[in-house]
Amino acid sequence: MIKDLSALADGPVSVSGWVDTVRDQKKVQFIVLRDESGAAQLVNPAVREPSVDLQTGADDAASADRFAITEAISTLAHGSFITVTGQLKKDERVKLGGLEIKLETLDLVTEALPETPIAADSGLDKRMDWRFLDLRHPKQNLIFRIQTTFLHALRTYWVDNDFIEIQTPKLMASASESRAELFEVEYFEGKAYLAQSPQFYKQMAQPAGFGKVFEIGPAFRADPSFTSRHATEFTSIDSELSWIDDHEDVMRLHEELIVAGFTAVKEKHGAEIVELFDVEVTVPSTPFPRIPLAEAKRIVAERGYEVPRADADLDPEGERRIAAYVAETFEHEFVFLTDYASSIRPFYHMRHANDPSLTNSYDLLFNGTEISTGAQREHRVEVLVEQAKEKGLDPEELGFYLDFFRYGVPPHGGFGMGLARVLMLMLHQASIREVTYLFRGPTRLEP
Ligand code: AMO
Repeated sequence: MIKDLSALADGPVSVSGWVDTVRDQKKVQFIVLRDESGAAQLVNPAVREPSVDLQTGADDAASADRFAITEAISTLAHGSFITVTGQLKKDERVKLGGLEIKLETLDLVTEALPETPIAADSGLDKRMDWRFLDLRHPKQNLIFRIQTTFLHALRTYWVDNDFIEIQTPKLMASASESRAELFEVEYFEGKAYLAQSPQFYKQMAQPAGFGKVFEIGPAFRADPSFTSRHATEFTSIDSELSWIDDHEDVMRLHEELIVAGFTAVKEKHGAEIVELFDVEVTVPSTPFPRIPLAEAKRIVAERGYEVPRADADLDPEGERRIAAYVAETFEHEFVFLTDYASSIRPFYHMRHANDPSLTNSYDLLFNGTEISTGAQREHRVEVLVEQAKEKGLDPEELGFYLDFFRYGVPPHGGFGMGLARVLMLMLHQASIREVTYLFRGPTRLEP
């Protein structure tokens, strides 16, 4: 890889990558060669005509080779993959990490078409059309290295703390979140639905005696909106644990995971993130601020913004206002909004013992956008059935789920968190499309 060249002494090297730019000057040609690890400058003293030995009339072999390389470079298209050999000379004056190679051979492995379909100023939609080319950009590459580090840190935390990894099915017979956002698929003689969340199955692990589980997997929502934070398919980070007292235990787990992920990202990529995104990643302090939703609404109202529907969640503007308050008051980018009204929470959320209009639940906001929902679950089956009916759900349809609670189950809770939202907000990006390998939305099923 190109980055390994920095550790080598000056001398002969061989390296492969794609052609980023070519500067074809009369006497000298420069290529910026890139791979996923970095870039180097290739130099070729141009020979525009092969010189001939005047006595024998034969081509001078060296000059003929140089002539052939010169010709090849003159027609080399941006994006072509090449393998070269040459003499490495580290020179601090050269940009791109001071790596310069004087070319000896050039092998054109695969040629790119002369016109590249996207340019630096192409719009997001066009870039999405040509995502594989868009991803060659060092910024894009860094996003996915950050994602790898973040998920690895979460996984390490879970494994170190005796959580079990599960893979739950993505084909289901019923909805787990809302009927409105459900993808229906033909399933032999009948129909199936794409899982909106691993909710029911991560809960199943509790009566199964697993104690603590996690899953990183796809979730599907037939959400027709075109906002910057919604996809029809997204990666959901889920965890669930037994023997909690209430949602406070879930929030503690949640913030420890965030700290583990952000610490790893900052340690490994902090400098590159500043360089390429001009963003300083902050590892949040714990505990994160916690504000009951009703109080959050009061706070934003006092600051001149009335959330349009009194019985609803904060709207995006309300979220921004509460984030501003949290930043000023606690110097924090995260806030847990807690104790949501049961009227706006799913049937499976545990309600307050002394006030069933409220739930033991929370949303986690990061820089003013929801990244996560978590809750203690109702584990008493008779209460669960009543709550389902109250929400207009048919207990018959939920039969398999309700059975989980009929043979002994510990108190439990957990959360689901959208991976792309975390990355978007961490890197100050305008849309989850920027940080999703291949985005899926109402009008995008390709590439
Ligand atoms: P919820 O529906 O709030 O909760 O989803 C949890 C988190 O998943 C992400 N998310 C999305 N990301 C991109 N596009 C979407 N359409 C989308 N929908 C949701 C968000 C959101 O905060 N079962 C519960 C979680 C739980 O209680 O454990 C659930 O799915 O980041």
